[in-house]
Amino acid sequence: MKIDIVSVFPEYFEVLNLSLLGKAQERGLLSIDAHDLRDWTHDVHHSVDDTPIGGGAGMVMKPEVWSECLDSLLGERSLVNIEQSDVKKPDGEHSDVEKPDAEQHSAEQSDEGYAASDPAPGTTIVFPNPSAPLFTQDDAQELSHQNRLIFGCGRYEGYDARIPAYYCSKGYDFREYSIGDYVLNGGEVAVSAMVEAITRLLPGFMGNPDSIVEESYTGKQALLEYRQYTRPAQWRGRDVPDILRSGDHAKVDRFRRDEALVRTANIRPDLIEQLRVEDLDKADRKL
Ligand code: 6GU
Repeated sequence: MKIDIVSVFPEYFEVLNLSLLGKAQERGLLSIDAHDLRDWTHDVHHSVDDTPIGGGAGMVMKPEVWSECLDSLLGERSLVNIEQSDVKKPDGEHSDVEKPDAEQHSAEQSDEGYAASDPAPGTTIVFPNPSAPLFTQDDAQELSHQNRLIFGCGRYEGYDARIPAYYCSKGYDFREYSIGDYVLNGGEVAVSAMVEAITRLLPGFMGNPDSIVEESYTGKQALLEYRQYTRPAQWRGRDVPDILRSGDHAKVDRFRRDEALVRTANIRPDLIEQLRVEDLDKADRKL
């Protein structure tokens, strides 16, 4: 997978070279390149924003700077194909190519402006936007199957609305996501979160692939996880629950499942509502 991130603060993404993500890059599982949006400006001030048409506070990111940037990144297609052929795909699942999904922006008449090269299959453009649909584990899962992701970080009061509309009209899979119901100063933190959520799902990323399956929000049932304990069995007057030390695996499984259900009902009742009756077992229904 090749990931490009564009921001006016590209240094922000140096953290992505640390830890598991850094190791995955060294192993050639993925590459992440952060770019400075100002590299695509032509004026002496390298300006990327302008006042909002219609009035209002703040500044809006200009469409021409973003289109120059995105067109040049999208033009690097041959390079992506070469890189992809180096990475072996351990399971057939990840070689699937998703069709562009222009749900958020319907196709519009084309304008006579410069068009980037034809939409590359397996490429998705993502712009964080606090006014967009929430980014979920399902989205992370879906995007982990792509071979190229281009993230564009907005700053200030956002970016010109014609940017997503244009790329969707050209057949690109252009998506906008929020990462939660709170306001950040810019898209950088949101992109870091999305990149981490997506890349850890790549085959071979995790040392132990089982650790992905059991976690919250994955698998067919999205429950919060049960609580975990380690040694010592007694600590500051608090005991680890006896069942967990009983060695009876069926009882341990039931205990953990009950706890996951109760915690989810208390903390995230919205997730309980999404459960399907057929996902519950007999013992669940007694709760
Ligand atoms: Cl994607 N951007 C910003 N600026 N704030 C946010 C967000 C995104 N998601 C939640 N808050």
